[in-house]
Amino acid sequence: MIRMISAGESHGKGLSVIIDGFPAGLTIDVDVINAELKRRQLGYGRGKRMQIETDEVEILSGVRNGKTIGSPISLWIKNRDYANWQSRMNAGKLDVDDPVTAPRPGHADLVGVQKFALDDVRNVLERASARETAARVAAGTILKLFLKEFGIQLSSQTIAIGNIEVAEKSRSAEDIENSPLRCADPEQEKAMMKLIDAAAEKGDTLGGVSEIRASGLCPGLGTYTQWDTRLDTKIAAATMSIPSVKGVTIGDRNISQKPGSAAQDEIFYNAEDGFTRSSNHAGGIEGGMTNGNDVVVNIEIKPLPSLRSPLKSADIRTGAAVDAQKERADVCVVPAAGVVAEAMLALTLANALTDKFGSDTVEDIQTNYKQYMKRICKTSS
Ligand code: EPS
Repeated sequence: MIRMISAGESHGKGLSVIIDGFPAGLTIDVDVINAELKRRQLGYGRGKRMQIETDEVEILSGVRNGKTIGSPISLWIKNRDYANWQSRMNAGKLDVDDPVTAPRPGHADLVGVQKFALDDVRNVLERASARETAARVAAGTILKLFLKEFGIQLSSQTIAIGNIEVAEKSRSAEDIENSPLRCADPEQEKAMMKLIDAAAEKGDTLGGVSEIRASGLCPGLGTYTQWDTRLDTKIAAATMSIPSVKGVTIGDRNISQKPGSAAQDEIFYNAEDGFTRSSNHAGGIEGGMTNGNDVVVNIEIKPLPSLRSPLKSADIRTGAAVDAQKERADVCVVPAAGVVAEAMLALTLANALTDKFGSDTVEDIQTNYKQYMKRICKTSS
């Protein structure tokens, strides 16, 4: 099993992440990881922090002479902002003692201090911060590079910001990538940006929806045989783990409103392409397995709970009515959440692939993969 585990606080020294159980023999290009880190930092509605951080990864272990060697891979991303927080965030005795005592509604703040018997909300918010998702994207890039060896590509795009939805997807993949909100509809994007400006003016935040897509998959990843081995179970868990994600759908978002006859993907066969479908309502998953179509996941992202115009709260030490802690914050992170979800989907798919085809070396996995593809290209008659 490929596992990913991270450590690090938002204003601490930096973030580290370990990928364990990763196959040997994959070429790793650090520039590709840094480009993905950059993608996560972009998007209209990001806050000032993104002007301080230019995330760059350092590979500490598990890669030698440009290739993975089967050992745990560890990565390090420095927090540039630590320079401004050293006196409050270092591991020794702190020079500055200014505890945060006003928990923000909707964040981990209050329950975190109750759970761990803490008297400073900063001990919670530093780790609960979405800064941690930079570590996931760095690790996720290595998983994406692995999937690419099998022709599997991942992408994401913004589908909605607040109550404004994409109406017409007219941009090319490249233009989506280069647009301010990574959105396929230039007209609706303008309206979305206006909405973000209005929220920023009021000290408020906005959520939205991002679509994540994986193409080039073979049929048969995951299995229907147990609840916890279904691929949709795993995709939902992995993407739901992203801070602020409150809902996950696979396939059509409005499928519950359709009659059964319009919600399935009819099956055809021709000698050249084998089995095909004329639609993809299922989002590439049937019975908890990939069916060979694009896997399409939509994530619903709630508006961020760090507000410049604070909500009502109660002091954790005295119970007195106070305004919630004001943290410098982003107004909208929907495009960034899409990049993070690509990383989480990549981890899930890389695990499904190695579960089926082995996990020691890229070459062995490829041999098993080719053999399987040869078999399923034949009809069962
Ligand atoms: C975050 C608040 C902001 C974000 C941060 C997540 O940080 P700060 O309070 O330091 O300005 O910018 O996100 C990142 C640093 C990042 O890399 O995504 C929060 O409250 O979760």
